[in-house]
Amino acid sequence: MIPRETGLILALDVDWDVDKSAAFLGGINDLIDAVKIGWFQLLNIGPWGIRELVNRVGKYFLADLKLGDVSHINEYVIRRIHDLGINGVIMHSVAGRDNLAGPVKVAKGLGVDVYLLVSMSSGGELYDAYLEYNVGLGVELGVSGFVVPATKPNVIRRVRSMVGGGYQLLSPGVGAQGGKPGCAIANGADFEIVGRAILTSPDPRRTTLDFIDLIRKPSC
Ligand code: FNU
Repeated sequence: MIPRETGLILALDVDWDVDKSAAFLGGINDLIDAVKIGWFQLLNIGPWGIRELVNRVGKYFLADLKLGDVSHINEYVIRRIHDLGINGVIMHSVAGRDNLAGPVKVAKGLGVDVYLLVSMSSGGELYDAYLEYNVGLGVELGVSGFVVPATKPNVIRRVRSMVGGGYQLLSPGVGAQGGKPGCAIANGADFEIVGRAILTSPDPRRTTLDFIDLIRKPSC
């Protein structure tokens, strides 16, 4: 589970090197609960760069790979990201039970949290048509939580009402995609994920503090 203090997760979608990324994170490290990384880092600094970043920053790292392959490939990826020091991974629920069950078990054995994507901040109409099934599957498999879009507050409420309090709901789509800061949490999310609104700010620390202020008094 992601340790919760501020409720804010940074989506570090940048093509910076390790030094620049570590320096940026150093400026807001005390304000965020986790760093979400993904294809940007894999394709720019590579796995060893990610490992160095993880070691230097000392924060919860969530790999947003939206894993959705067959079981043995998913398991391999989870083992390798665990080797890099990553704490959690996002998986596509549409991969289905047979491709998720084994990897979730492997992740649990390694202490890697699995967050299941059950609705997308844009598009994802097939996801929304099968929301109940995918959430039920995640509960059955014992994932740590779900990714639910800040742009669809009704979906967040629905998922929260289905799963109760034992699961963490992570909500992307805040800021650049139109989700109002604090609104996802007001509707039942635990964390709001913010990328470009902070990354492109002329004063990232000030902007992060502004987001936290709004998250602390959640409303829509
Ligand atoms: P920002 N993200 C998303 N929508 O945006 N993981 C989803 O439905 C989803 C995600 C991620 O818009 C996206 O990959 F499941 O700049 C990006 O890293 O704030 C981040 O959330 C949003 O970035």
